[in-house]
Amino acid sequence: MATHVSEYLRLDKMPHIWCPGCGTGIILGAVVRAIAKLGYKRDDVVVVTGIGCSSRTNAIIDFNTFQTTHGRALSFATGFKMARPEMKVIVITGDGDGSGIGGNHLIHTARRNIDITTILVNNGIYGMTGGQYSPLTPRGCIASTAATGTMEPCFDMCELVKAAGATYVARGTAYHATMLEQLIAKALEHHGFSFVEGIAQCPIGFGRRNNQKTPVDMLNWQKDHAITIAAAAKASPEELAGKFLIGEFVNKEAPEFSDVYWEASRKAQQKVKEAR
Ligand SMILES: Cc1ncc(C[n+]2csc(CCOP(=O)(O)OP(=O)(O)O)c2C)c(N)n1
Ligand code: SF4
Repeated sequence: MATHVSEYLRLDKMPHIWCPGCGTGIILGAVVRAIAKLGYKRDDVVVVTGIGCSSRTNAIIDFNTFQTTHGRALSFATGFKMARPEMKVIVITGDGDGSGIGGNHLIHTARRNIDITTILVNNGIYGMTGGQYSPLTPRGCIASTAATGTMEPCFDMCELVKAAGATYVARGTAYHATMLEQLIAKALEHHGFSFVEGIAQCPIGFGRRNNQKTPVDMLNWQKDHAITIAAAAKASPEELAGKFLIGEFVNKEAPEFSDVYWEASRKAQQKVKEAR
């Protein structure tokens, strides 16, 4: 087991590419601390990413890492999990990568309930390519492709993957980093498709266009607008207005896809042997 989180990072790849105050590093820190706490061996973990600032976590996290094509991390991850079911497979994806170009893959991976932990870094924008709006940009926000504000409602990703069949679903924020770490640890321990949305700040692509001038303003926004599921249960409609929920939404058991597949395969091979 690593004694310090830096043992899970490729320090020789520093400095990283992220802008000062970017929330991606905070989410990465929560992932790494959760893995360190669980004591996974470096060789037993696979981290798969797509393309985007958040997907660049793969450059500095020191496991078996694969940076794939935009939106396709879950397809590659599914292949790894099927070939090596004993490995701990993690996908780190952005809101554009995971809910836009990769949205179809996400709902079907959730439906299949394959044992992959997906961390979706939701900064509400396409950060890497200059701040275009994504399916998770809240309605009315300014983006480089929405000068007067987006006109579409955004997805609630936790509701979406829950409806698709995910068996562990949670949301945290960069501000609530310790809680996020705990949610990620539970997701990693879960046997089945687990999904954790981490609300993060992109001061460059989102904040400066949307009246959140500094990373601290953005973290304060997370603090002021997040409410735990337990607190929300006791809050009035007025207190809940404009708030989003954080915590664990789903934690249930269901048959896991690679178990089902390999068991069926074993039985089919047995039948062939008996027929000889
Ligand atoms: C097929 C394809 N389309 C578009 C792009 C360009 N592209 C690269 S990163 C990116 C946006 C990533 O946004 P997001 O997933 O939200 O991650 P962030 O950068 O905000 O962390 C886009 C559109 C690409 N690399 N490949
Ligand atoms: S553009 Fe946004 S998401 Fe990308 S590194 Fe900069 S602050 Fe982070």
